[in-house]
Amino acid sequence: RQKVRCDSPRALFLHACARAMTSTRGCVRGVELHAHVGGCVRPETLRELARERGFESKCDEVLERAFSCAAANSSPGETLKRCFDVFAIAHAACDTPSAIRRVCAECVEDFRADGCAYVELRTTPKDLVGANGEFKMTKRSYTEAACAGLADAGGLGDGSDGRCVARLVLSIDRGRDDTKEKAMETVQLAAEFMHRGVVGVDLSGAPHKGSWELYEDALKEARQLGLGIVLHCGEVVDTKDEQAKMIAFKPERLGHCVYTVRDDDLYGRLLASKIPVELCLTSNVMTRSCDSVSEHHAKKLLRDGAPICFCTDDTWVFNTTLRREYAIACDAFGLTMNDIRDMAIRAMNFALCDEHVKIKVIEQM
Ligand code: 6MZ
Repeated sequence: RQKVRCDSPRALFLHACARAMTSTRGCVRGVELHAHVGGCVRPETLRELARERGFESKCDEVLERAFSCAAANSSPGETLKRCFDVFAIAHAACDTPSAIRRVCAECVEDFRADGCAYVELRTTPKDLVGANGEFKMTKRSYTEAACAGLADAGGLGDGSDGRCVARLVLSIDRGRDDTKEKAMETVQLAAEFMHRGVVGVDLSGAPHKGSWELYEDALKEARQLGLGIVLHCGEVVDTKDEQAKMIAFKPERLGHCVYTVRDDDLYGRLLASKIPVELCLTSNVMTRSCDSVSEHHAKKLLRDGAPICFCTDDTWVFNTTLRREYAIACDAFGLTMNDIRDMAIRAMNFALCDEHVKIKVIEQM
């Protein structure tokens, strides 16, 4: 985190690139397809919510601890695991429907301010029980609040007014949703809230938890109900069997695919499937899934003409923005602003929203 924050010449250079990216002369409208609400909370909002709940000082401490283990050369898997401790802070701060509504609205505003034409946010509906055993929040009230947040930010338009369009994907969390029933409840809520901006279902969370078999039925049901499917795939080593099943399932998109690209057999299947891959450069480097951006698997995917899009994953946790990710990609892979614009337009074709919305947004872009 410190490395990303510091005022080194490289950090300043990236900042300048990112600024140029959306300057009036070189305007590139971004398309964000992989951003978790809980990882994109505004730091000042998080601090305010944490203060109200009496644990403000913990925010920085948890972030520092999570990423200091990367500096201490712990294994990549360990760094990724620590990352999930960081999300626990956001979950503790966003423990009411009104907090969820606020952070969802702010996420849309922030991506809009970052130059996005379209943002597909994802979040996990959660049941939360209060100290007296009563429900503080249910998956249903969570989903309602998230949809209301998108509406508050004016994100539910169809793109014809030129404003940033926002849609929601409901995540099944591999840690939290540990039964078939819990996964199915999320799918049913997603279907019920399609008229309020929900367009799909995601499988995410700590990748060493749960199993493909636990979620497959719920994901099949989601597809049956007309929802798009996006899956986190190949974030950790030794999950070859699961990754092969995910590719065979033919989701609308796959996220990360770090170890998928490293395995010749899986990589062949991925390329043949033509499934678009969401790539999160800073996230993968900070969680030590990749040693550096220049060694990121984006390079191989670009070389082979695979369908990809650059995304942020978690702007708060990894201290990044979509503009910044685009600037990093230009710097690391020799892409031009025109390449990025073309890629963003192509990414819009991978979005889960209705076709007429895609057309309107692409017109704007
Ligand atoms: C897998 C991730 C993730 O749902 O509370 N999440 N899952 N891999 C990642 N790579 C770093 N980054 C975030 O947002 C936070 C949740 O998103 C998932 C985790 O389940 C995390 O708890 P919501 O809005």
